[in-house]
Amino acid sequence: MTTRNGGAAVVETLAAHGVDTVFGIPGTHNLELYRHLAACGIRAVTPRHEQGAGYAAEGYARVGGRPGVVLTTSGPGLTNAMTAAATAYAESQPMLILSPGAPTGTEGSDLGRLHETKDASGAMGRLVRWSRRVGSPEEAADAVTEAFAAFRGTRPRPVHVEIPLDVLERPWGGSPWVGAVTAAPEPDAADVRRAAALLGGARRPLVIAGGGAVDAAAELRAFAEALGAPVATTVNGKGVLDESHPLAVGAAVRLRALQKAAADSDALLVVGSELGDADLWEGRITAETVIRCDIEPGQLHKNCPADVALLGDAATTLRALLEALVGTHGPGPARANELRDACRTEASVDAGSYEAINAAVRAALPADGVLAGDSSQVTYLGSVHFFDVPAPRRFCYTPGFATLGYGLPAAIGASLARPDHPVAVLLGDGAFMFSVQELATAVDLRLPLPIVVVDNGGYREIRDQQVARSIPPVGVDLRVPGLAALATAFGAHGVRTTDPGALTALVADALSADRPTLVHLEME
Ligand SMILES: Cc1ncc(C[n+]2csc(CCOP(=O)(O)OP(=O)(O)O)c2C)c(N)n1
Ligand SMILES: [Mg+2]
Repeated sequence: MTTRNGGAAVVETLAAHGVDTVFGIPGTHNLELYRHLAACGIRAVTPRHEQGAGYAAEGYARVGGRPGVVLTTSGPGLTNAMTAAATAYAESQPMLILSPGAPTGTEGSDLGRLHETKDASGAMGRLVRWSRRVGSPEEAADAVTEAFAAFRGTRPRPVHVEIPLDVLERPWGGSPWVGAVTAAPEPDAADVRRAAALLGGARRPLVIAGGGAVDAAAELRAFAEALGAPVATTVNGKGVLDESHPLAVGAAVRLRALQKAAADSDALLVVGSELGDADLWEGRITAETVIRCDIEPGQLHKNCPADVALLGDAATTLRALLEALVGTHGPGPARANELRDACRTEASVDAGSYEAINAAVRAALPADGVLAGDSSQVTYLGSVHFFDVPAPRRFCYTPGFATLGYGLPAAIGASLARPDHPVAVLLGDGAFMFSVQELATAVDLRLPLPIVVVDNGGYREIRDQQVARSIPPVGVDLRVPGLAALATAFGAHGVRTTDPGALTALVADALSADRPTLVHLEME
């Protein structure tokens, strides 16, 4: 007979918040969490490394819009998940990491216990929004509820809850509760009127949308159309405006052509972006008049001071701006077209053959498909600019933390979050080798996942940087194993090609297979 205990307090509370999937690896110390999953209707997905569990949870959150939940054991299980937690922090994704902890009274005692960690919650607390070691089953359930409340009403970021072993085992007779959602701030009405007047009066307005705008796509589109303004996005905002829309410029903020257009604009609206250097590639965003909207006060003047700062949720603020807008003078699609061409021309120079590779994969993937990339040239020089998406939450990549090994596990999470959207992976050989073991997870789940690995013989980006600094290449020319054979050994399909033009047919076949397909694209 199963008794309800601290583990049940946590798992029943997860279920009460609609969680039906968790990513993690079972261990000696988290058994009392795993015990309750099936009874609560929660599926346990087992990636082959906790880092992969974290990236899968990130992809699940990014594409599905629901928080990703990671279940680790104590000690190495948790420390293995730290890079993914830090990734979710940098990329503003909602993630709940749950781990067991040393029994009450033994924390920090250096007794030589299994998986003993000097200060697990303290370490996590340095990386995520908050990390809490709880003292009772009730407190554990409260912490989970608090995490979910914050995911919705504030900038989404990861949190960690540590449940001591004795608390997991302690009897619990409570019932899960969902609690209230933290209410998002409402923008100040006078500031909204001022912003609307500045934007409406502008002759050369421009809009930049970031990851904070992904749930405001309809509002952004309506506002941009009323304003007649071109819309560019950051990478995390990619697709907020359908990239084939006449006003869409694409995920172009790193390009000098876009940065110049901002500098030439007379009113710039930035929605939900910190305009971080990782997005701007040492460039800058400036404009005569800057209006910024963000849910977090600390973001409103970051990297580019605002003349009008609107503290609020993106959708609510854009609706209010649209209502207050009168007599616009925006240049409309003609200017957007011109800008898009300038951006594509600039991006083409660095992209080289990555442009054609992306076009070939794009041609095989249905419009509503999701692409997962990695910190590889084919992604940030290629897919960001040459893989158009019609909506937000269709592109997995971590431009801020730039985490190698993310793409494959993120695609697994994305596939589980939205089984109705076909998913493909397109990444470099270096990136793939960081998470090669997650091929086993994709095979377990029988995902019809095309995984296109662009093999340029190792860490090409770092090699290029060494050459640019006259450093003789060191540690960057790497032997890549025969990936097609390796895929077959994992139980996936594997094919090798040297022809980017062959990718369309290969990816199309892979999408209708009964298992993942690895396509090893060997470049000259
Ligand atoms: C975890 C991690 N370690 C190291 C780096 C530094 N780094 C950035 S790009 C890169 C090379 C990646 O190789 P690959 O995926 O094959 O892409 P390529 O540059 O060859 O196109 C490295 C090592 C990183 N971003 N992340
Ligand atoms: Mg490479």
